[in-house]
Amino acid sequence: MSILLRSTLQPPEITKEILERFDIYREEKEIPPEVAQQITAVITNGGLGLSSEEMRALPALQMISVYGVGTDAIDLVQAKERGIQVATTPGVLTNAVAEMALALTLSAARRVAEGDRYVRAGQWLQGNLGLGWTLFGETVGILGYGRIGKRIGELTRAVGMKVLYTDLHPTPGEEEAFRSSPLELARDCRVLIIAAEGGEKTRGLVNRTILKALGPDGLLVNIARGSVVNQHELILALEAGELGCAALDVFANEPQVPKELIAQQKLVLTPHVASATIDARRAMGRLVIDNLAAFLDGKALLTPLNL
Ligand code: 8YV
Repeated sequence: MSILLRSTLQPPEITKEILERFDIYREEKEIPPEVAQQITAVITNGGLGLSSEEMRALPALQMISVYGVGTDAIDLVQAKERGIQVATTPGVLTNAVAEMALALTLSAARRVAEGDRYVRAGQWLQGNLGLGWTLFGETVGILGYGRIGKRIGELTRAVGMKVLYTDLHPTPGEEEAFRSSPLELARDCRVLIIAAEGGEKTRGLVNRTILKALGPDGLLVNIARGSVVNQHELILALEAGELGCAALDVFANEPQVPKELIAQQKLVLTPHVASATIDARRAMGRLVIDNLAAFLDGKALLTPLNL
Protein backbone atom coordinates (compact mmCIF):
# COMPACT_ATOMS: atom_id res chain seq x y z
CA MET A 1 0.00 0.00 0.00
CA SER A 2 1.66 3.26 -0.91
CA ILE A 3 -1.00 5.82 -1.84
CA LEU A 4 -3.64 6.99 0.59
CA LEU A 5 -6.99 7.91 -1.00
CA ARG A 6 -8.83 10.16 1.46
CA SER A 7 -12.10 10.53 -0.47
CA THR A 8 -13.83 9.30 -3.58
CA LEU A 9 -13.31 11.46 -6.67
CA GLN A 10 -16.03 12.21 -9.22
CA PRO A 11 -16.95 11.21 -11.89
CA PRO A 12 -16.74 7.50 -10.96
CA GLU A 13 -14.38 6.60 -13.82
CA ILE A 14 -11.70 8.75 -12.16
CA THR A 15 -11.82 6.78 -8.93
CA LYS A 16 -11.96 3.56 -10.97
CA GLU A 17 -8.80 4.54 -12.85
CA ILE A 18 -7.05 5.49 -9.61
CA LEU A 19 -7.91 2.12 -8.05
CA GLU A 20 -6.78 0.24 -11.17
CA ARG A 21 -3.52 2.10 -11.82
CA PHE A 22 -2.13 2.73 -8.36
CA ASP A 23 -1.43 0.83 -5.19
CA ILE A 24 -4.20 2.42 -3.14
CA TYR A 25 -5.19 2.30 0.51
CA ARG A 26 -8.69 3.72 0.98
CA GLU A 27 -9.02 5.69 4.18
CA GLU A 28 -11.96 4.67 6.30
CA LYS A 29 -11.35 5.35 9.98
CA GLU A 30 -8.00 4.90 11.72
CA ILE A 31 -5.08 4.05 9.46
CA PRO A 32 -3.21 1.06 10.96
CA PRO A 33 0.39 2.08 11.86
CA GLU A 34 1.94 -0.56 9.59
CA VAL A 35 0.02 0.95 6.63
CA ALA A 36 0.85 4.53 7.65
CA GLN A 37 4.60 3.67 7.54
CA GLN A 38 4.33 2.81 3.86
CA ILE A 39 2.29 5.71 2.51
CA THR A 40 4.37 7.80 0.11
CA ALA A 41 1.58 9.86 -1.49
CA VAL A 42 -1.86 11.13 -0.48
CA ILE A 43 -4.86 12.04 -2.62
CA THR A 44 -7.04 14.53 -0.80
CA ASN A 45 -9.50 17.34 -1.51
CA GLY A 46 -9.77 21.02 -0.61
CA GLY A 47 -11.94 20.46 2.44
CA LEU A 48 -10.17 17.44 3.96
CA GLY A 49 -6.62 18.55 3.16
CA LEU A 50 -4.01 16.95 5.44
CA SER A 51 -3.52 18.40 8.91
CA SER A 52 -0.21 18.67 10.80
CA GLU A 53 -1.02 15.63 12.89
CA GLU A 54 -2.20 13.55 9.94
CA MET A 55 0.94 14.44 8.01
CA ARG A 56 3.17 13.61 10.98
CA ALA A 57 1.60 10.14 11.15
CA LEU A 58 2.91 9.44 7.61
CA PRO A 59 6.72 9.31 7.97
CA ALA A 60 7.40 8.17 4.37
CA LEU A 61 5.18 10.82 2.76
CA GLN A 62 6.68 12.53 -0.30
CA MET A 63 3.75 13.89 -2.27
CA ILE A 64 0.20 15.25 -1.84
CA SER A 65 -2.15 15.44 -4.82
CA VAL A 66 -5.08 17.77 -4.12
CA TYR A 67 -8.40 17.48 -5.95
CA GLY A 68 -9.06 21.22 -5.81
CA VAL A 69 -7.17 24.49 -5.48
CA GLY A 70 -7.60 25.24 -1.78
CA THR A 71 -4.65 24.31 0.42
CA ASP A 72 -5.86 25.92 3.64
CA ALA A 73 -6.49 22.49 5.23
CA ILE A 74 -2.93 21.33 4.48
CA ASP A 75 0.03 22.04 6.74
CA LEU A 76 2.21 23.60 4.04
CA VAL A 77 4.90 24.60 6.54
CA GLN A 78 5.50 20.97 7.47
CA ALA A 79 5.29 19.95 3.80
CA LYS A 80 8.03 22.44 2.97
CA GLU A 81 10.20 21.41 5.92
CA ARG A 82 9.96 17.75 4.97
CA GLY A 83 10.37 18.36 1.24
CA ILE A 84 6.90 16.97 0.52
CA GLN A 85 5.68 18.07 -2.91
CA VAL A 86 2.12 19.36 -3.26
CA ALA A 87 0.10 19.54 -6.48
CA THR A 88 -3.33 21.17 -6.90
CA THR A 89 -5.73 21.48 -9.86
CA PRO A 90 -5.56 25.14 -10.92
CA GLY A 91 -7.16 26.47 -14.09
CA VAL A 92 -9.53 23.60 -14.81
CA LEU A 93 -12.15 24.67 -12.26
CA THR A 94 -11.96 28.44 -12.83
CA ASN A 95 -14.94 28.67 -15.17
CA ALA A 96 -17.14 26.38 -13.09
CA VAL A 97 -16.45 28.28 -9.86
CA ALA A 98 -16.86 31.72 -11.46
CA GLU A 99 -20.14 30.63 -13.08
CA MET A 100 -21.39 29.53 -9.67
CA ALA A 101 -20.56 32.97 -8.25
CA LEU A 102 -22.69 34.51 -11.00
CA ALA A 103 -25.45 31.94 -10.46
CA LEU A 104 -25.59 32.71 -6.73
CA THR A 105 -25.60 36.45 -7.43
CA LEU A 106 -28.45 36.13 -9.93
CA SER A 107 -30.34 33.69 -7.76
CA ALA A 108 -30.27 36.03 -4.76
CA ALA A 109 -31.01 39.22 -6.71
CA ARG A 110 -33.83 37.62 -8.72
CA ARG A 111 -35.06 35.38 -5.89
CA VAL A 112 -34.73 32.25 -8.03
CA ALA A 113 -34.37 29.69 -5.23
CA GLU A 114 -37.02 31.43 -3.17
CA GLY A 115 -39.35 31.57 -6.19
CA ASP A 116 -38.88 27.86 -6.80
CA ARG A 117 -39.91 27.06 -3.24
CA TYR A 118 -42.81 29.53 -3.56
CA VAL A 119 -44.26 27.76 -6.61
CA ARG A 120 -43.80 24.28 -5.16
CA ALA A 121 -45.48 25.28 -1.89
CA GLY A 122 -48.53 26.55 -3.81
CA GLN A 123 -47.99 30.10 -2.46
CA TRP A 124 -48.38 31.66 -5.93
CA LEU A 125 -52.11 30.91 -5.67
CA GLN A 126 -52.27 33.41 -2.79
CA GLY A 127 -50.31 36.19 -4.56
CA ASN A 128 -47.10 37.18 -6.31
CA LEU A 129 -43.56 36.82 -5.01
CA GLY A 130 -41.95 40.11 -3.92
CA LEU A 131 -39.69 42.05 -6.28
CA GLY A 132 -36.02 41.36 -6.93
CA TRP A 133 -33.46 43.78 -8.38
CA THR A 134 -31.57 44.10 -11.67
CA LEU A 135 -27.82 43.49 -11.72
CA PHE A 136 -27.24 45.71 -14.77
CA GLY A 137 -25.69 49.00 -13.69
CA GLU A 138 -24.85 47.81 -10.15
CA THR A 139 -21.29 47.51 -8.80
CA VAL A 140 -19.67 44.25 -7.79
CA GLY A 141 -16.65 44.11 -5.48
CA ILE A 142 -14.43 41.07 -5.81
CA LEU A 143 -12.41 40.18 -2.74
CA GLY A 144 -9.43 38.19 -4.04
CA TYR A 145 -8.54 38.93 -7.63
CA GLY A 146 -6.72 35.80 -8.70
CA ARG A 147 -7.67 33.46 -11.53
CA ILE A 148 -11.19 32.85 -10.24
CA GLY A 149 -11.74 36.44 -9.13
CA LYS A 150 -10.76 37.77 -12.56
CA ARG A 151 -13.11 35.35 -14.31
CA ILE A 152 -15.92 36.47 -12.01
CA GLY A 153 -15.04 40.00 -13.12
CA GLU A 154 -15.50 39.05 -16.77
CA LEU A 155 -18.81 37.31 -16.16
CA THR A 156 -20.30 40.07 -14.03
CA ARG A 157 -19.13 42.71 -16.53
CA ALA A 158 -21.03 40.75 -19.19
CA VAL A 159 -24.31 41.34 -17.33
CA GLY A 160 -23.56 45.06 -17.16
CA MET A 161 -22.04 45.36 -13.69
CA LYS A 162 -19.18 47.68 -12.84
CA VAL A 163 -16.28 45.68 -11.37
CA LEU A 164 -14.09 46.72 -8.43
CA TYR A 165 -11.69 44.45 -6.56
CA THR A 166 -9.22 44.18 -3.75
CA ASP A 167 -6.13 42.00 -3.39
CA LEU A 168 -2.61 42.40 -2.05
CA HIS A 169 -1.64 44.49 -5.08
CA PRO A 170 -3.44 46.21 -7.95
CA THR A 171 -3.55 44.28 -11.22
CA PRO A 172 -1.55 46.12 -13.92
CA GLY A 173 -3.94 47.90 -16.27
CA GLU A 174 -6.80 47.71 -13.74
CA GLU A 175 -5.50 50.20 -11.16
CA GLU A 176 -8.65 52.33 -11.12
CA ALA A 177 -10.86 49.44 -10.09
CA PHE A 178 -8.53 48.56 -7.18
CA ARG A 179 -9.57 49.26 -3.60
CA SER A 180 -6.90 48.99 -0.92
CA SER A 181 -9.01 47.21 1.72
CA PRO A 182 -12.08 44.99 1.98
CA LEU A 183 -13.80 47.79 3.91
CA GLU A 184 -13.24 50.32 1.15
CA LEU A 185 -14.42 47.75 -1.37
CA ALA A 186 -17.58 46.98 0.62
CA ARG A 187 -18.41 50.69 0.88
CA ASP A 188 -18.24 51.08 -2.89
CA CYS A 189 -20.21 48.05 -4.08
CA ARG A 190 -23.63 46.47 -3.83
CA VAL A 191 -22.51 42.85 -4.32
CA LEU A 192 -19.39 41.65 -2.52
CA ILE A 193 -18.08 38.34 -3.88
CA ILE A 194 -15.44 36.47 -1.89
CA ALA A 195 -12.88 34.67 -4.08
CA ALA A 196 -9.94 34.81 -1.67
CA GLU A 197 -7.91 31.94 -0.27
CA GLY A 198 -8.88 30.44 3.06
CA GLY A 199 -6.42 29.94 5.92
CA GLU A 200 -5.13 32.03 8.80
CA LYS A 201 -4.37 35.15 6.74
CA THR A 202 -8.03 35.62 5.76
CA ARG A 203 -9.80 34.10 8.77
CA GLY A 204 -12.78 36.24 9.82
CA LEU A 205 -11.71 38.98 7.38
CA VAL A 206 -15.30 39.76 6.42
CA ASN A 207 -16.64 40.93 9.77
CA ARG A 208 -19.65 42.93 10.92
CA THR A 209 -18.04 46.28 10.09
CA ILE A 210 -17.54 45.20 6.49
CA LEU A 211 -21.04 43.72 6.28
CA LYS A 212 -22.48 46.98 7.62
CA ALA A 213 -20.52 48.87 4.99
CA LEU A 214 -22.03 46.60 2.33
CA GLY A 215 -25.32 47.69 3.80
CA PRO A 216 -29.04 46.88 3.98
CA ASP A 217 -29.32 46.67 0.17
CA GLY A 218 -26.06 44.76 -0.17
CA LEU A 219 -25.49 41.14 -1.10
CA LEU A 220 -22.62 38.96 0.15
CA VAL A 221 -21.62 36.02 -2.08
CA ASN A 222 -19.08 33.42 -0.96
CA ILE A 223 -17.67 30.68 -3.19
CA ALA A 224 -14.26 30.57 -1.46
CA ARG A 225 -14.05 29.35 2.13
CA GLY A 226 -16.47 29.75 5.03
CA SER A 227 -13.55 30.78 7.24
CA VAL A 228 -13.12 34.10 5.38
CA VAL A 229 -16.42 35.30 6.89
CA ASN A 230 -17.10 35.71 10.59
CA GLN A 231 -20.25 33.56 10.39
CA HIS A 232 -21.57 34.60 13.80
CA GLU A 233 -21.31 38.28 12.85
CA LEU A 234 -22.89 37.53 9.47
CA ILE A 235 -25.94 36.11 11.25
CA LEU A 236 -26.11 39.15 13.56
CA ALA A 237 -25.78 41.57 10.62
CA LEU A 238 -28.53 39.79 8.65
CA GLU A 239 -30.85 39.60 11.66
CA ALA A 240 -30.31 43.30 12.42
CA GLY A 241 -31.01 44.25 8.78
CA GLU A 242 -27.51 45.75 8.49
CA LEU A 243 -26.85 43.46 5.52
CA GLY A 244 -29.49 42.81 2.87
CA CYS A 245 -28.81 39.28 1.73
CA ALA A 246 -26.26 36.50 1.34
CA ALA A 247 -25.69 33.70 -1.16
CA LEU A 248 -23.31 31.12 0.24
CA ASP A 249 -21.72 27.98 -1.15
CA VAL A 250 -19.30 27.58 1.77
CA PHE A 251 -19.70 27.67 5.55
CA ALA A 252 -17.60 27.79 8.71
CA ASN A 253 -18.21 24.20 9.79
CA GLU A 254 -19.36 22.22 6.74
CA PRO A 255 -21.65 20.37 6.35
CA GLN A 256 -23.23 22.10 9.36
CA VAL A 257 -25.27 25.17 8.39
CA PRO A 258 -26.60 27.27 11.29
CA LYS A 259 -30.37 27.24 11.74
CA GLU A 260 -30.34 31.06 11.76
CA LEU A 261 -29.17 31.03 8.11
CA ILE A 262 -31.58 28.26 7.10
CA ALA A 263 -34.47 30.22 8.63
CA GLN A 264 -33.99 33.19 6.27
CA GLN A 265 -35.87 32.46 3.04
CA LYS A 266 -34.19 35.21 1.01
CA LEU A 267 -30.74 33.65 1.43
CA VAL A 268 -29.38 31.23 -1.16
CA LEU A 269 -27.53 28.30 0.41
CA THR A 270 -25.72 25.62 -1.62
CA PRO A 271 -23.63 22.65 -0.41
CA HIS A 272 -20.05 23.57 -1.53
CA VAL A 273 -20.66 22.76 -5.18
CA ALA A 274 -18.94 25.62 -7.04
CA SER A 275 -16.52 23.28 -8.82
CA ALA A 276 -19.02 20.41 -9.00
CA THR A 277 -19.65 20.21 -12.75
CA ILE A 278 -18.96 17.03 -14.66
CA ASP A 279 -16.42 18.83 -16.90
CA ALA A 280 -14.52 20.55 -14.11
CA ARG A 281 -14.46 17.50 -11.85
CA ARG A 282 -13.32 15.23 -14.70
CA ALA A 283 -10.47 17.63 -15.53
CA MET A 284 -9.58 17.98 -11.84
CA GLY A 285 -9.51 14.19 -11.47
CA ARG A 286 -7.31 13.87 -14.57
CA LEU A 287 -4.81 16.35 -13.10
CA VAL A 288 -4.77 14.48 -9.79
CA ILE A 289 -3.95 11.27 -11.67
CA ASP A 290 -1.38 12.86 -13.98
CA ASN A 291 0.42 14.58 -11.10
CA LEU A 292 0.53 11.32 -9.19
CA ALA A 293 1.82 9.40 -12.22
CA ALA A 294 4.54 12.04 -12.75
CA PHE A 295 5.61 11.69 -9.11
CA LEU A 296 5.74 7.88 -9.33
CA ASP A 297 7.79 8.11 -12.54
CA GLY A 298 10.22 10.51 -10.87
CA LYS A 299 9.22 13.33 -13.24
CA ALA A 300 8.36 16.95 -12.48
CA LEU A 301 4.79 17.50 -11.29
CA LEU A 302 2.45 19.18 -13.80
CA THR A 303 0.93 21.71 -11.43
CA PRO A 304 3.15 21.91 -8.32
CA LEU A 305 2.75 24.45 -5.56
CA ASN A 306 5.74 26.66 -5.12
CA LEU A 307 6.34 26.07 -1.40
C1 8YV B 1 -13.80 21.15 -4.20
C2 8YV B 1 -12.52 23.23 -3.39
O1 8YV B 1 -15.12 21.23 -3.82
O2 8YV B 1 -10.86 23.67 -5.00
C3 8YV B 1 -11.18 23.69 -3.82
O3 8YV B 1 -10.41 24.08 -2.94
O4 8YV B 1 -12.93 23.45 -2.30
C4 8YV B 1 -13.39 22.56 -4.37
O5 8YV B 1 -13.00 22.72 -5.67
C5 8YV B 1 -13.10 20.17 -3.36
O6 8YV B 1 -11.73 20.20 -3.37
C6 8YV B 1 -13.59 18.79 -3.72
O7 8YV B 1 -14.10 18.21 -2.65
